[in-house]
Amino acid sequence: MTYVSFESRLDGPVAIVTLNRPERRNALDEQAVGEIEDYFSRPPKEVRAIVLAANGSHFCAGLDLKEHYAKERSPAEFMRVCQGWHRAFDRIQHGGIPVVAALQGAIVGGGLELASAAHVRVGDRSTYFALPEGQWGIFTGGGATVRVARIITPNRMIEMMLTGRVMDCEEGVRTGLLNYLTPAGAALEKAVALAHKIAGNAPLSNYSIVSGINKVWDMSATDGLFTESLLAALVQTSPEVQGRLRDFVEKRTEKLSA
Ligand code: 1HE
Repeated sequence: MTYVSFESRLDGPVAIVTLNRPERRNALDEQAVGEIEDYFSRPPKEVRAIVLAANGSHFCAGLDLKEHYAKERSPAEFMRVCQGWHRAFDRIQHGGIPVVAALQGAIVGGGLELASAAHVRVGDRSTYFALPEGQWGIFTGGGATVRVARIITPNRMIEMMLTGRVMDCEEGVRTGLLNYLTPAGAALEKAVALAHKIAGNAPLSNYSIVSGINKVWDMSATDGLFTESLLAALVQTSPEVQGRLRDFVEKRTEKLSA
């Protein structure tokens, strides 16, 4: 399928998906969300990690407010729109392939909902975050009440939404929205390097890490521990493990160091 909302290319085992509507600050219209769902449901077979980036000086300005204004949607229509966003971003979070977001500029409203579906977020110094829905009389609908609240805590999300204030990149690091902070213009390079490192892990380990941990978070402790043991039983006994552990036993691996 040919996509109009983003470009995609392969860099070995890493796919780089780049939002490409900078003239609208990469705001997400219905077509963009549908294309994201389609791509992340069926990434190329050889892909082991994905970088999600954006052209222009802003990663994503959230819901396409012009489309929303023009369409004058009914409650039922907008509920379907939200469920489309949930499906698309669930494909990112639970598709089994690690996704590293490379961020710059505005990560606002639905842009933050998109970024929070990624597993690792790298931002440069221009990066900032906001949930300005209140000023438009609207509410988050793309998963923020679950994904953003889990990262920054519900209390911080409530305060950001009530005041509409901007959270800068330093606070983004402190609150967990950014895993890495780079100099201006360097987020993509760092994200691609991380994605290549991640792509070297065993695929089944990565699948369990990106999907299992968030799924267990939804469960009771008893169910979570049982699920963890099932996942570990599957992953720990996969054929790849013997080869990787032989390297350790025969002292061919690099030691961890701080
Ligand atoms: C847009 C959008 C958009 C820009 N939908 N067209 N999101 C917001 O509240 C963000 C609203 N946007 C902004 O605050 C600013 O545009 C930015 C800070 C992101 C960027 O500022 P700047 O000065 O670089 O660009 P600009 O001049 O404001 O915008 C450039 C163009 O992009 C302009 O169109 P033009 O035809 O006049 O050139 C803008 O109208 C257009 N544009 N943002 C549509 N969001 C599932 S629910 C999710 C809830 C939400 O996401 S609420 C939306 C939150």
